Amino acid sequence: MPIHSMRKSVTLRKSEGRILQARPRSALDRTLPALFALLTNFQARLSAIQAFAAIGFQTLSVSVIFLDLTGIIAFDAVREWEAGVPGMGRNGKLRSHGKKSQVRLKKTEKGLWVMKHIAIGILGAAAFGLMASAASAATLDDVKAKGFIQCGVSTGLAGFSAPDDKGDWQGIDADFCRAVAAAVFGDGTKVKFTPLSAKERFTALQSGEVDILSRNTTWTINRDTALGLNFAGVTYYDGQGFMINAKKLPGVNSALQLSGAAVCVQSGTTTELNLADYFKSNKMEYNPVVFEKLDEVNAAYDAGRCDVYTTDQSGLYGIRLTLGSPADHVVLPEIISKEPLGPVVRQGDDQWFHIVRWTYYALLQTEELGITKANVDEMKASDNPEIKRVLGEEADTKIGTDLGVSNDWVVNIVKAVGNYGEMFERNVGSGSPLKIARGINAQWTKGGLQYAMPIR
Ligand SMILES: N[C@@H](CCC(=O)N[C@@H](CS)C(=O)NCC(=O)O)C(=O)O
Repeated sequence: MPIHSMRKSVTLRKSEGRILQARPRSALDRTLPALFALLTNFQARLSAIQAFAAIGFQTLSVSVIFLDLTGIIAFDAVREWEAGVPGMGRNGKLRSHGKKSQVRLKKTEKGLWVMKHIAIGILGAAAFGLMASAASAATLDDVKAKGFIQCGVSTGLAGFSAPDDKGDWQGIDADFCRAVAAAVFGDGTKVKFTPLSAKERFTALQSGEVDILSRNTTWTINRDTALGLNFAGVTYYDGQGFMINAKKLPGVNSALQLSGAAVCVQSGTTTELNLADYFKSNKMEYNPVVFEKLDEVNAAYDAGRCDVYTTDQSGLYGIRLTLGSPADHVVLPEIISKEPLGPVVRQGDDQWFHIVRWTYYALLQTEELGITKANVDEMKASDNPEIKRVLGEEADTKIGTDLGVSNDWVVNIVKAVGNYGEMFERNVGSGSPLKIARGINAQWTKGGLQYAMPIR
């Protein structure tokens, strides 16, 4: 039975989806993200130009040496021509002199004129490229100079990043930024948080407003390539789900019964795209009710303006807690997509990328080795060579300094936020109101997908 014939108190105008759609995108809204993506890609291209310039210089010097060696012409000829060589116009066009030998010489001069201008172009591009890469490759220096990490988070998603009563950001994503701060500064408190909607998040990272985006963000090819970003790992393996008000829709226990439903969804997300795919592939109709701000989606759903709420399943558990009567809402069993969520940085700064990536592995590796917030100091004296190495206790170690941080960076991370398992349980697992099971986020040794690359 299609959902519109089961709906009880939900009365929807057919056009409601359109009425509730986020305000029409202004020309600026449309152009800004593209512009930043363009700039980031431009940067990558500049590196290519630099490489090209290097090759160009080699080719140029080889050609000049060759020209000198064969005695056809010396480089001085260019300067002569600049001063006004007889027989050649300023625009580089040869004047006719009727003497073959002279014409041959002028042709070489013209070649050198072209070569010189190519050299100038290459030099300019190389200098510009060098400047651009110097500007982009300095996140660690920037962060050290300002004394904190600017961390992009959500505007408030329980378990992931949400301010508590005192305004302190809590959640697995907020803690991840604290872990990076601990690695860099030896102090997990050296973080400032920037709340970002789904639509704002990538522009904020691309423009340098934040140093890292740690905000329930799904790793996709488009974000890795067209948006010029780098995902450093998967801190939470998720999938998209659906939530309904069971009191209003009794008898609905599968997403396949949702044909004709009004579906609340946030714009600028993979959620919006997967939703369209799912309904299309199952030949079902739906009415998207789209908002830009999380508060607006939550309010619309809570007020009964949509039949269904869709987002990452972990997000549904968090959002359910904020509704008027959470117990009335059920999360349906279907998972319609893969949503690997993780921290993201800009392309073009390998050192910063490695610091973020290896912070993630350090969180995982310490859990695997049984190193916790409570025992990390005594673990330093362990006989286990791997534990000693990871904690920077090996003789003559460079385990941290090679990364650009201190050798006790892993100790600092664990002291600040605990290991990955502790971070998970405290924020989204058994120690949190969400009570999410580890599931596929368990360690690979326990049948899960979390697997640290070797710290050695
Ligand atoms: N993981 C998906 C969805 C992420 C997302 O933004 N979900 C919404 C709905 S739960 C959210 O977290 N909003 C929080 C906010 O805008 O502050 C993505 O990366 O596109």
